[in-house]
Amino acid sequence: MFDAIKGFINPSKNPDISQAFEYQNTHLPTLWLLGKTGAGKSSLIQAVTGNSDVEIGNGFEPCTMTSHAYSYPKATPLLRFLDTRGLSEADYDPAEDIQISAQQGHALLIIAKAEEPEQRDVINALSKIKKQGSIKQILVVHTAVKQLSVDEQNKTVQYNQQQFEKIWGSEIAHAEVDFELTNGKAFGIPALTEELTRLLPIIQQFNHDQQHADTEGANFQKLKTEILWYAGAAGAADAIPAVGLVAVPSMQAKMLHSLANQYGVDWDKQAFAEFIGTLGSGFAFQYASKLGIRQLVKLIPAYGQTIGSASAAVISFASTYAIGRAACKYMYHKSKGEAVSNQDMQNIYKDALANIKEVAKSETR
Ligand SMILES: Nc1nc2c(ncn2[C@@H]2O[C@H](COP(=O)(O)OP(=O)(O)OP(=O)(O)O)[C@@H](O)[C@H]2O)c(=O)[nH]1
Ligand SMILES: [Mg+2]
Repeated sequence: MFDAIKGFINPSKNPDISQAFEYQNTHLPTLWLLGKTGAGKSSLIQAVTGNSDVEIGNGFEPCTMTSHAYSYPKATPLLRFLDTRGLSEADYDPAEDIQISAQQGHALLIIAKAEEPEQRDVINALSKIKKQGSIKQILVVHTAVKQLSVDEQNKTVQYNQQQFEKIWGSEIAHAEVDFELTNGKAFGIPALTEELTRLLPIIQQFNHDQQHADTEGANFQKLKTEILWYAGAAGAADAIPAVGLVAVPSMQAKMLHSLANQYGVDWDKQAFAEFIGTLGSGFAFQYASKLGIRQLVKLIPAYGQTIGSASAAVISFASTYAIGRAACKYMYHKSKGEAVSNQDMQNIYKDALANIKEVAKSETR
């Protein structure tokens, strides 16, 4: 038991967790972008990631024979974009791209410029993808809609939409956007984000609107993708036999070390115990119980009503995220020499758990 706690404080000796990170990196939820050259695929990636200072072209790596992949964020990836390059080749075979997308959460995005009715290559590819059968989630994104009059916009969007639906054999959700900034704003991004979130809930987490965050919240926002990455790895650990059992607390420990480092807070056994203490006696008791270290992720029962029934992977994902969120608050105040009330800590933990529930479920499918 004492060794277990030591292992939690000093995580470097657990060899299993690299497997889980590896698993996670090869099972990222994937947005597969299908569109003619110039349709707005790269522009869409910039809009979704809010990452305009990155020269998108540079982040791509060859993935299959006909596609390039872009993982985001680079260091702690949560999402992968697959950009199909070979679409205009007469013998384009989507088999490999389908396989890459279909092993995990995915959505196929058809990107079409409104003013471009000639969509033969896209339609050919779509027909092959439809036949193969394993791609289920699909969305049409009509781009550059504001370059046309309202009348033309409606007509051209409808025309393209019908071309795609005819091949697909059913109605397809769609979004209309214009990535060109008018008065500093692109058109249709919130609606696009909403559609994408319906397909892949993790997208919501890239919400760049920080207007309402206080300093503590803004600091957390900067670390959020890293926390989600650890949460994803913790969820992935449960998918690997013999890894999940021991790996999840090690990952949480590694995350806490990393966060403490970024807040400039010393992280030792005492700091850890104090942090766990703020989360309440139920939490501390279960952590220290004779049932062993695994109980750390089983702290959920204290807040069982928040998350409802859930798989081990969902619990690992959600609790790792919530611990990360709570730790940020704790460390923020710690670094300023301020105290945080246990009530505030428990509230933020519970809120984080509730907020991440849907993401945890979809990410661990
Ligand atoms: N006005 C307007 N221009 C757009 C829009 N989307 C893309 N563009 C422009 O169209 C050009 C191509 O956009 P990209 O996002 O690079 O297109 P892509 O699909 O990545 O093209 P490839 O990488 O060549 O396949 C750029 O000059 C963009 O600025 C849009 O919604 N509105
Ligand atoms: Mg591009």
